[in-house]
Amino acid sequence: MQDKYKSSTVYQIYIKSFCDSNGDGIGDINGIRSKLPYIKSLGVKYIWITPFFCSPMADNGYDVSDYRNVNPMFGTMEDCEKMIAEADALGIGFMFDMVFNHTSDEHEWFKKALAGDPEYMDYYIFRENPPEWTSVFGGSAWKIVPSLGKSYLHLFDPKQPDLNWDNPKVREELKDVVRFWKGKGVKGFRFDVLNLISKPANLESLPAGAGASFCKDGPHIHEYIRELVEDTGIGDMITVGEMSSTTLEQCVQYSNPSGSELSMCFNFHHLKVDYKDGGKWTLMPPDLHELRRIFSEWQEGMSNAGSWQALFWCNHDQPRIVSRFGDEGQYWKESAKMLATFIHFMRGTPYIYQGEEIGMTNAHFTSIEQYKDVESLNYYGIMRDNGVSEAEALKVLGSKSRDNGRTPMQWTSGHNAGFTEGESWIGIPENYKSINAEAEDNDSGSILNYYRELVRLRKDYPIIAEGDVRFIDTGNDKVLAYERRLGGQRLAVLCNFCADDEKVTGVDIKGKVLIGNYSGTHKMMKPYEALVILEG
Ligand code: TEU
Ligand code: CA
Repeated sequence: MQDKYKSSTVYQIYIKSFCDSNGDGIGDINGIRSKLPYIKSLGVKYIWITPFFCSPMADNGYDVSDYRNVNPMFGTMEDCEKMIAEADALGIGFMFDMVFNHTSDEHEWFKKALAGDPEYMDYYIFRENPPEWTSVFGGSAWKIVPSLGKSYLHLFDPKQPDLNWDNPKVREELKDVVRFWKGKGVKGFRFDVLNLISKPANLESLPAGAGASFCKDGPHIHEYIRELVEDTGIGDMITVGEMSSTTLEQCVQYSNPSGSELSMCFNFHHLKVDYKDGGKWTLMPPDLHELRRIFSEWQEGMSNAGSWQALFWCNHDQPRIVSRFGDEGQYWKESAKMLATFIHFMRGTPYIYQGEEIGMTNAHFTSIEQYKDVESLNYYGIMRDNGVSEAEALKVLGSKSRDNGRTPMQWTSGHNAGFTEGESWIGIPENYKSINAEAEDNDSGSILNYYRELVRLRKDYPIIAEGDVRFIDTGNDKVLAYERRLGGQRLAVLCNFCADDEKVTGVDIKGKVLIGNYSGTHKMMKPYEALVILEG
């Protein structure tokens, strides 16, 4: 295992909403360049930037039509090279986002496939009698091409045809893409929905259902990942695979300590504890009991196996965590700090998603016209078709839409939150007047400065980076706690996930308070209190 990222934190940039440098309302590469000093001030070592390659933007860049070129909407190759070099000079490495499960339907490979070229049809998955699978974004996962008499598989949007990884030529093409960006000085990679790439054999004989559920952790998945890593020589770089509905056993292998696969994985089980009966488009308060169960299973299981985890609450696909498991009102600041504490002291590499570090909230859109995300628009239609009222459907989107995490970064209290001088491509929540980076930079008690402290502590205390982890009982379902141990040292992390005072019993620890959001004691936890105590 590569030690260099154990004590590091990663910052995630969703380029379209980060910073617009030219007034067209769309964030861009030069906007990122202008904010590198801000990112440096957080103390992070890596930046994961979401795709900015040529794309018709049906899924905001997760539909790539040319893997080796920059989408003119975001800048030029020269801008990109400068961005990499400038970050490098600050000691920050870029992780680029490789979308290898599918391409855009406007990729030249797919255009050739559609024209009936057998060589390129074999780059994708065409079937005459496909099973009745649904896509992640709603509707069928297959689209018929009448001129070919066959349908192609798209686990996501019809504009995102799935690649056929069983074809060695496809694997070679994708390795070349990795080598290309590695050659540009990129320090790591994030691989989009990587555990969906190996499709099951005898597809046509499979039953109806959710397409992705039949494709996860497929028959050749470990072989394909090992081949990709070995042949591109990225085994000693920081790599993270996004894993859809995976298992602990699989992730132990994906991030095994020999380094033959990846540095770490994203998994999403902890972000489904507010899905009623497993369904995303439902409303339910988080099940804290389940949250604790999942974290203890994964933290302890990965630790026992020596495998490594990516730690996160937020990304561009998730609603804002303070709105979701915290409190947007009276305890906004306390709950944002508590949630951050809970993640940042765990065993793994924490990821901070742009705006999370200032406590940005959900979008609070009030009409369907404000939504831009393909999945949100599809599911709004599906809900309405199923008789859900407009008000109820909007309420569900208000809580679950990916657009909640895609509103522009709130830089200042000025025009358009300092994001753009033009008209933003997506609405900006009114609360930017008080929730913004500039105001928090100058406030020592801010969420922003608390995050800076969390990043620093991980670098300063080996127990945070390397210690063992074990969940502990607090005698109270609302207070989640774990301890870390290294050598003779012990670190206890206690987090109150509710808005009341909560009593803690059975936790015996004496030592110094490393960080917290009140000056309390661990016997009685205040609303959304977080407390970290170091013993020894
Ligand atoms: O997301 C994959 C994924 O399965 C989810 O996070 C998904 O967006 C969510 O479950 C929908 O409810 C990745 C990217 O992060 C996402 O932005 C892309 O849309 C998707 O892959 C397709 O490339
Ligand atoms: Ca722009």
